[in-house]
Amino acid sequence: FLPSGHELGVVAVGFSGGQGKQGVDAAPMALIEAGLINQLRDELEYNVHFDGEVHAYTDIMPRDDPPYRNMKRPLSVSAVTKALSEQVYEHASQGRFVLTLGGDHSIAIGTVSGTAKALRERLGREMAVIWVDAHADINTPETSDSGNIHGMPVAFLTGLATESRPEVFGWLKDDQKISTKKLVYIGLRDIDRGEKKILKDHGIKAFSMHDIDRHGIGKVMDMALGWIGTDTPIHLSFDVDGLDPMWAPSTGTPVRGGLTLREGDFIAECVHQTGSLVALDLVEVNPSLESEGADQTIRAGCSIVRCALGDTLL
Ligand code: 4U7
Ligand code: MN
Ligand code: MN
Ligand code: MN
Repeated sequence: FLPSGHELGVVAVGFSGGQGKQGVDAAPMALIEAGLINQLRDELEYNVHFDGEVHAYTDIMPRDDPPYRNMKRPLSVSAVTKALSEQVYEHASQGRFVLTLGGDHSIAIGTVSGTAKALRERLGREMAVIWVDAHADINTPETSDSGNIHGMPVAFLTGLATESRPEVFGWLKDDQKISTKKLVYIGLRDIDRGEKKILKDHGIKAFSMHDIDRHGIGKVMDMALGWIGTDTPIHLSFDVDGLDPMWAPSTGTPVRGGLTLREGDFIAECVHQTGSLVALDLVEVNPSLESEGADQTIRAGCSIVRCALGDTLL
């Protein structure tokens, strides 16, 4: 049920409206200028389908976008993720692996909904999501302190947060959502109180940095992939702040005590080796923050993408 051969769809999303800091919209261009897409084409021999554009979606973003249910810029984030969902769906339904370069993590509302729907249709299978992040991003509008939607995508994708207004994520239908049982976190270390309760109440599988310290990343990956099981398509959503700020300082919400560069690459390598990976998001790279560290953050991001797409050390 794999994406056929080496067909790769790339979507570049220059969107920052899921949080308050400018600059995360410049990440796709920085990653591309660092040679990422050329490497995937020339070294990993993918047949790349890319429209050559960093989408900013300015034409569909409303001028006036006041908070609603505690969410900041709800109309913009909803409109952008809906458009993105259709782009990702288009690639995935043609059997392509889908790589999305963000952008802040709110864009996962678009990417995961797009692949979940396409994979359901193509294979009749429910998709799993591996969420690598310092944060759980599972706040509902009501549990969120910040009101930033990049801290809420998992709540919308699992149906824990719902909204009937189509212009505020009401467009998300059941066939675009995922089960809380098919969600696995890796790298968590900064979870809000309300999120902890959600994780507990729904029995969501989560491997925190404590688990990685205790068992090592090898065992944690065995457990994470064992939970998902074989023959289940996997969408990997990788927030670069899952890495320790030592390796990825240029990101909006850095948290110390994170994954090493090698642990990040190892996660991506292991998920690739399952043969079940259908999509990858790389999000929250912000080259304008800690700009002395922008280069290493971009290099770390490129490395994770290459590993997830099959680059090997030997
Ligand atoms: B990211 C936070 F309060 N939980 O909801 C929130 F700590 O995509 C952070 O993982 C969210 O970078 C971080 O605002 C979102 C906060
Ligand atoms: Mn994060
Ligand atoms: Mn995140
Ligand atoms: Mn391979």
